Amino acid sequence: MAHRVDHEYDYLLKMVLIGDSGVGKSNILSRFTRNEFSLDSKSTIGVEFATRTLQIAGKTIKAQIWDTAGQERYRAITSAYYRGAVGALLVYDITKKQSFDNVQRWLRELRDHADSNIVIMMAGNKSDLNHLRAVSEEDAHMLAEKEGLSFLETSALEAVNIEKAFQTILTEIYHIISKKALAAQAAASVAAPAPGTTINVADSYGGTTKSCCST
Ligand SMILES: Nc1nc2c(ncn2[C@@H]2O[C@H](COP(=O)(O)OP(=O)(O)O)[C@@H](O)[C@H]2O)c(=O)[nH]1
Ligand SMILES: [Mg+2]
Repeated sequence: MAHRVDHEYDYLLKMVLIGDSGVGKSNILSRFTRNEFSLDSKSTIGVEFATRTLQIAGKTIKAQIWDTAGQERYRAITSAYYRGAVGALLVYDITKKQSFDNVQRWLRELRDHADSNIVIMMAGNKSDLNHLRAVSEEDAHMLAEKEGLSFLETSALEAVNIEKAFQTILTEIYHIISKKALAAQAAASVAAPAPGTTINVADSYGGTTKSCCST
């Protein structure tokens, strides 16, 4: 079987997971990157980020997805966490109204710390617990529309819409990047970013930067 070495990718995209403690961020990440789920609620330890490489529009995209180490409980996420991120998955728990009410607070946090062009998807997680639902899908849709976010209900437990959530954000980011690269080419006849380059959507000229990844 042919296989690619890990560093062979066209784009490395940093994404962050945010949302209240206990909404399922770490399990969404482990479901997406390792197809694993854990029932115990021990708070996240260790990993700063996990990666998964996937194909989008014929390009090899390496998604580097950062998870908090539980510091969201103390509202103490540092700006290093957001630095260089081109996408965010903002998670709430459909059985916890408070976690949905806090979406606004997380959006403010993104506005204050992340790049203004960051692509945001809101995920209402734990859709398998429909009998305990405290947030209607309709209310969530309304908020998403008002704030200009994509929205999906997900279940890390049942592996529902996890793949789709990341695919949607990464595709949206990829389209922004490729449009900027085209515009830059047209305007300055410069080449598109070289394969393997870390991309920052904030770049007004769509060029390359070495942001990303170190804390
Ligand atoms: N029923 C259900 N439980 C979930 C789901 N995702 C996470 N959990 C549980 O919710 C708790 C908190 O999950 P965790 O991933 O640690 O949340 P985090 O604090 O946001 O990282 C754990 O007990 C998980 O097993 C889900 O989709 N459905
Ligand atoms: Mg966690």
